[in-house]
Amino acid sequence: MSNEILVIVDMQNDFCPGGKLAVHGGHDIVPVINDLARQFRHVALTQDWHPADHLSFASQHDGMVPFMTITMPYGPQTLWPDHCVVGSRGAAIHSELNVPHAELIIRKGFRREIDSYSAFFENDHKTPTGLGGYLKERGFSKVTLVGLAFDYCVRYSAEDAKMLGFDVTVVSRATRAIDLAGSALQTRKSFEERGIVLV
Ligand code: VGL
Ligand code: ZN
Repeated sequence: MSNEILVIVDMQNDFCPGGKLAVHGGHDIVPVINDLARQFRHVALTQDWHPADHLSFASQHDGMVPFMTITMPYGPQTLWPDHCVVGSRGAAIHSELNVPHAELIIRKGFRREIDSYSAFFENDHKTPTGLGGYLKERGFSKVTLVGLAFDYCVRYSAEDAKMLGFDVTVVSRATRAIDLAGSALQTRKSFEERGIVLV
């Protein structure tokens, strides 16, 4: 339908097996997403896109290793292995993702000082990426989310979309979790509380 859009989150090499921040089974969902995308007239993609010295990288902090949490001016920040560096092969969209009709690719996380899990707002929950305005201006009211990772970028994108007033659905067979410290379960609970539909 013309008021619905599929948003495919961060289907990039670095989040797939062999990548720098591989999500278990991340590549298994590529054919699932390809099938689903054929059922949508409108599709947008997101792309995690970090400078090589991004402050979400553990390598930028003395004595820190990936998956530790630090406090940034905007709140807690999990530290990650270097990933999705601007222009790298790891940052490229998975080569088997087949969505030639995608109408937008929105990049996020390109400012060194701040990470952006959500496709709508950076991790300060204030700085917009522009996606919310784009979707509203195009007249979309229903957003379906798939991709990686369920408990990070898909989660925060879904929550922000709901907060912005969109009807939000996440398709569980077309997403996979990183699952740090129970984050996948927390994500399912949060969706239930907020009225985000998980199918
Ligand atoms: C993501 C951690 C860091 C994601 C991106 O796409 O879920 N997770 N950068
Ligand atoms: Zn990232």
